[in-house]
Amino acid sequence: MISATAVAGTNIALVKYWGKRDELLNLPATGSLSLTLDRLGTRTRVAFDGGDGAGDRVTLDGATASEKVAARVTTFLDRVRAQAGISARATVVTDNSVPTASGLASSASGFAALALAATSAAGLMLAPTELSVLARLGSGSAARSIFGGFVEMAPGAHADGSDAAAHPLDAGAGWEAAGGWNVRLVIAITAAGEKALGSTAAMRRTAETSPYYQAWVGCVDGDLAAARAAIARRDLAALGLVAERSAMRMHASAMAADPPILYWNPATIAAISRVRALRAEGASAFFTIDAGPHVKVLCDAREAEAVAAALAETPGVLRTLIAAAGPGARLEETT
Ligand code: 2P0
Repeated sequence: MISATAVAGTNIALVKYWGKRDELLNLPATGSLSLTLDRLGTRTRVAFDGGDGAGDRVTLDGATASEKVAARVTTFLDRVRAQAGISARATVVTDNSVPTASGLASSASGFAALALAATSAAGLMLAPTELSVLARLGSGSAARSIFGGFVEMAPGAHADGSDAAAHPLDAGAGWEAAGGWNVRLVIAITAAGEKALGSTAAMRRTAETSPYYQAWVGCVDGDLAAARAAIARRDLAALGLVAERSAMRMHASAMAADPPILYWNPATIAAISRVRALRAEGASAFFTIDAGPHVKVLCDAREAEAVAAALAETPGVLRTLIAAAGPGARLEETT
């Protein structure tokens, strides 16, 4: 019996993914671009040891996983089992290095770590691009966490999704190049607990009912080109402005859905205002917001402490975290 443990960092999109061209294969309608983080992530151990006798045994943060989470893990493991030609049920032990009940627990690092641990434990040796394709089937954003630093996700053109995978930008220099650039993401947590509406359902509703969805899709390629160019010339301000407008356009498309989707709370808006005020005072700080109320601020490493302090005293902000660029998914041990 082989077990494998993998670690993956979560990632924050600077050009957002919002909408699918195929929900069954989890194929994104557009590309996206993100930064993989060092601090927040997932460690997952998988052993195809028979599980609990009847099915897979899934433990999340020290407790038996909910039925919903366990079912999603089993569906994912079924693909790995089919690919490896094995049938054994598994024991999966997974821990998120995310503050409990912060509402930041991410499927991105979770499915990236699960993809690497499960394929290794099953004896499959997948190339990083193949791992990215597999992780995408678990969660669209997980495809990006296979790689470190700045990462771009390609929507792909094939019907089977074989070319819908992520790749690292700056591949020649390695993910450390993003670290060497010394950017940070300051995360302002503005609510406890889980978000009200999951991303998958919210994307579906936006695509089906928002009159702004096609306009959103039409903007992404231009934003991707601008973000790529900004990264290539190490232009934080240009990258930050792309990130802000991509996030606002994504949320605008969701707000125009029927019924409308609004992830923000008063502290979200207060934090946005604070970032704009910091910038007016000369700081290099730019916000982005995902499918929840938290605000993530891209900034220069030298300004991260000051940005975090300003956000911490913003009304409604519960706490702040500072993360740097991190590596892609990696194995810790195989026994
Ligand atoms: C992103 N988000 O690019 C976007 C921006 C949230 C807002 O990817 O349905 O959990 O599992 O593919 O990856 C969150 O959606 O969705 C996400 P599924 P996922 O980071």
